[in-house]
Amino acid sequence: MYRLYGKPYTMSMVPEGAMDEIGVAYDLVTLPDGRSTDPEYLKLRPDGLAPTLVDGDLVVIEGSAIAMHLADRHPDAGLAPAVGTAERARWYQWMLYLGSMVHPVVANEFHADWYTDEESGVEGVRRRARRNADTLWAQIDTAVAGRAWLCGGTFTTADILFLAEAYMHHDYPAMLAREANVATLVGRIQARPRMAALLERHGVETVAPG
Ligand SMILES: N[C@@H](CCC(=O)N[C@@H](CS)C(=O)NCC(=O)O)C(=O)O
Repeated sequence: MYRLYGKPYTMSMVPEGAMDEIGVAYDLVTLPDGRSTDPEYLKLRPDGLAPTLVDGDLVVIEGSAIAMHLADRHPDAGLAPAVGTAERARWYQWMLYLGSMVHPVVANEFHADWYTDEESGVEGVRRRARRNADTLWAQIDTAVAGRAWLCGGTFTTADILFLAEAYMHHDYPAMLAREANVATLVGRIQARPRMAALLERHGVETVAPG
């Protein structure tokens, strides 16, 4: 059985959501807050962050990478578009863009003290991260106009990641009120019963669909 090391309201929502949509059982180990210092966990993920998947002898870190691996391991679930298609290219794009461009801004905001040596600098890092997040979501809003799902005609792991990142925005009610296309897509994704259950389990108070 898969084992996922995660914690509530973090990137671990993405692999959890993928396994929930696939319908596969998994062991969920909840990590304590902050970077783990447990030597056993650090053997799996040396930076001490969540999430980490143990799949037999294989250990995979990074929320996006884990979800992509799970989609490949369970092709019948259809969570990854067919190789070589435009939808597949968009899947690569969004899985990487949301993980490497959008999520770091969430971390800059949430863990602002990790990004400056000066106590006096923390508030400035946080303020700038908030502005950067708002700029990114305004750009994303234009990109997702008219999309049934993020990559095209089918629901994929990119939609799960999109949902998680939207709800990790520092002020998602205001962001979703401003960005109508993002709100429409978020509403469609969270209407899926397993996505609604995931958000509830992670204590996310959802905003009504736009
Ligand atoms: N890009 C990394 C991000 C990892 C990361 O920043 N994890 C955060 C939660 S999203 C964490 O473990 N933070 C410690 C904490 O907040 O307790 C991934 O997707 O795995």
